[in-house]
Amino acid sequence: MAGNRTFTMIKPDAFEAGHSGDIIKMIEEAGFRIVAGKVTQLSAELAGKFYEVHQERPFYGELCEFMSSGPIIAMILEKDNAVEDFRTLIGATNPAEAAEGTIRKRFAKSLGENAVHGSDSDENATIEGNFFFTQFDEVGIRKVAAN
Ligand code: DAT
Ligand code: MG
Repeated sequence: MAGNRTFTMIKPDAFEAGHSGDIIKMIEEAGFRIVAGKVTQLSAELAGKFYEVHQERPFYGELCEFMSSGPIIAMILEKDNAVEDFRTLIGATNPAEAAEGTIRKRFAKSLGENAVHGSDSDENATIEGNFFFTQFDEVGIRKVAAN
């Protein structure tokens, strides 16, 4: 069964350009609810750890440098079928190939500086969410709904 959470970052290019508000608006209008979020900045070392699956790729150094170059907004998002639906909302990795109406089509500058991150599996959504947040940072969604 598909999970109901994913993890995202508004990357330094989009944050710096002042697109965070528009991106969050697109995320909310697509039916995602933000259950944890913060503005932070990764060190190169932490960016390297987050993206360690890519460490053998030629762009790894550039990626870590970029991801630690400025503030980001990290968020855990909730929605049915969250991982897949969020990947659809953000569009292809390369904005030149991203579909119309996607976040990357609208805001990404290039393949390397592509505005947003989205987890690629339920397992990675959990790992990535836990990289940035503890349970104390997350909205108690059921409790709020019950009140
Ligand atoms: P995605 O972010 O769509 O999941 P990915 O996991 O394959 O893409 O790569 C992680 C990030 O690395 C991606 O958002 C941008 C950067 N990247 C990927 N391929 C690249 C390439 N060929 N050249 C430069 N940067 C690249
Ligand atoms: Mg990826």
